[in-house]
Amino acid sequence: MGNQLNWRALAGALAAITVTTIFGPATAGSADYAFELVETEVKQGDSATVAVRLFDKRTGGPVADAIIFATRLDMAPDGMEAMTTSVEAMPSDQPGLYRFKTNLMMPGGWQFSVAAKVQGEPDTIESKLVFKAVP
Ligand SMILES: [Cu+2]
Repeated sequence: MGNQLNWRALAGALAAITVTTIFGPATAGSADYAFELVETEVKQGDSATVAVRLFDKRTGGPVADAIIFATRLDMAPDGMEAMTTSVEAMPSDQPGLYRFKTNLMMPGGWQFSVAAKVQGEPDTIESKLVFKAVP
């Protein structure tokens, strides 16, 4: 019985996601924002730093004080999606610049998935950024 209820809740949640997907792009402005990597090659190692910029595409200006709430770093670009590593947000010294400490234990292609909330913007800003870890 418990399972049945859970499935119903899940179906409801999926329906909600579908609605968001259909109406999201029309109403809003998450597409007005973008992440970009500061560097597309990052030195490999257990105290590597990945830095990204969040900017407003309409003005090109930096977007400060975004709340980064989901991150994932894996080797999907090299066919190793299951190879993930830690991502730890670090303090930033520049508006719109977000830095993360990570352990790049293997050289090659890494994909950084990041999601953020910006003040005044109801939609989530999501991005997948690919860079290369080099020896
Ligand atoms: Cu790997």
